[in-house]
Amino acid sequence: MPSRRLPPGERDLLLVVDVQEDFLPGGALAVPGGDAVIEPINRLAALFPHVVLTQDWHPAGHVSFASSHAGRRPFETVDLAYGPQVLWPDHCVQGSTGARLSAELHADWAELVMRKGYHFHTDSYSAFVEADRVTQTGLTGYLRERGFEHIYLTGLATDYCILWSALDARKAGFAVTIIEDAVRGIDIDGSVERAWATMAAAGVDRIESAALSDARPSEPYP
Ligand code: VGL
Ligand code: ZN
Repeated sequence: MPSRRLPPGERDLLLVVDVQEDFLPGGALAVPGGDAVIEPINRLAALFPHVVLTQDWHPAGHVSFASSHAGRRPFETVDLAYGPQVLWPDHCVQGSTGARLSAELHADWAELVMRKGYHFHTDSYSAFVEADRVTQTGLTGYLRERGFEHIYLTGLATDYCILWSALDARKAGFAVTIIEDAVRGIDIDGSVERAWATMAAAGVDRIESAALSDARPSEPYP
């Protein structure tokens, strides 16, 4: 048996971040070209034995909404107790249609939908640790208990939830690969380019989806 196997295998996880109506064209916080991630994600989801989704899930009046801060507008930054916070249009409000996962996403076999950003006073771009950088979402423990070692990251947005999730996943000791055609960014003042540089410096790899979907293992996994 060759010692090197092709992914995806039992220790590889496809993590699909925030593919929700509000981040797609026409949504409250639409990511430019955000819908382009869906085709590669669906193609990859069909290959991965294990898929986990995240869902941005804010209470109405959430601290990350510009509408919660008198005189502030979306995309401005304010200082909160835990540090700087970009203010957003109201988005992904719990139970709203905008918070729904895209109906175009075909990953019904996903094993977990990890909601995040539900604490009224704390945002959470990262799927692992909230914006106070202390509060754990529980995903690290879940993934460790399940025995996953390598996280393949897809979804929205490159410069916010993907970036913070990738960095925290590296800190937690996971190998991390971004599927570059399966992510798109919001891009505020060069934030996408900075995100790629920051992720590279943290040891995050990047590949095209075709590198996985065109390369199939010759034998089934044990
Ligand atoms: C996100 C801004 C606010 C994201 C979530 O999914 O990247 N960005 N909430
Ligand atoms: Zn949000």
